[in-house]
Amino acid sequence: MKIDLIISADDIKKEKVIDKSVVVIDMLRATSVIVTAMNNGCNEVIPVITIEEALAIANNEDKYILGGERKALKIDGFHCSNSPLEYTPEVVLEKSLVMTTSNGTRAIKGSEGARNIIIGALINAKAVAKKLIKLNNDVVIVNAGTYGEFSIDDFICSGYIIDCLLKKQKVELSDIAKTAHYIYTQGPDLKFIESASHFKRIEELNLYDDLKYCCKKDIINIVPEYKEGTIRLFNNLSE
Ligand code: 3SL
Ligand code: MG
Repeated sequence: MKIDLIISADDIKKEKVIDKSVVVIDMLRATSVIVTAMNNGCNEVIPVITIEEALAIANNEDKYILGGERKALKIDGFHCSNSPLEYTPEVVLEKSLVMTTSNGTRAIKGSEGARNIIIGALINAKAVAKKLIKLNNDVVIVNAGTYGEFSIDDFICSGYIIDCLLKKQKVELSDIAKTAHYIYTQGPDLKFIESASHFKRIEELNLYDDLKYCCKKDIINIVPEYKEGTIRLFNNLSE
């Protein structure tokens, strides 16, 4: 199994992801939201690029909730911001979440053409590694990054997923995947994530609980998967 890594949504090249198992990571905070919402009983997540698309799908129907952000802030008229802590069972149970974010949903849509597109974050990292072993295909870890730039948080999260994989089986790492793993091993307590510019942006908004939550490892044991426009739990991972 080969593992490669792409550093931002703007750097995805079709030929790199085609037929691969892609893991999309936007640990701050889009993929942490998706994993949390699905774990709390949300039926499905529909990622879209624009606010207009999101509003058109939801069309004021009760079964939909609208979530996401622009510049890390709640979008006018939406039910939830991009804080994973808002996606409680009371809010998401049996609902469809229509979501648009600056980087995360772009990274998911940009990975179309891959054989599988799974949703990863620190909170479900071990489960993601298990799923990749089961899929037994070459892997590309797509970091959402921040506004087209490299983002330390997603890179370290990738390093941790690679670490989980290496503990289970032999894998062949590209230079960048090796570097993500190396950086992770230099501070497995995740301290270096605090240097990420996006971490600081969330801090400026006083969203400390979000940061604390998104930086927890392996608190959730599910792996949502994106297929044909929708993210669902196609089969539960726990086995
Ligand atoms: O870019 C994204 O997709 C978001 O996760 C960014 S934020 O953390 O909500 O600002
Ligand atoms: Mg991010």
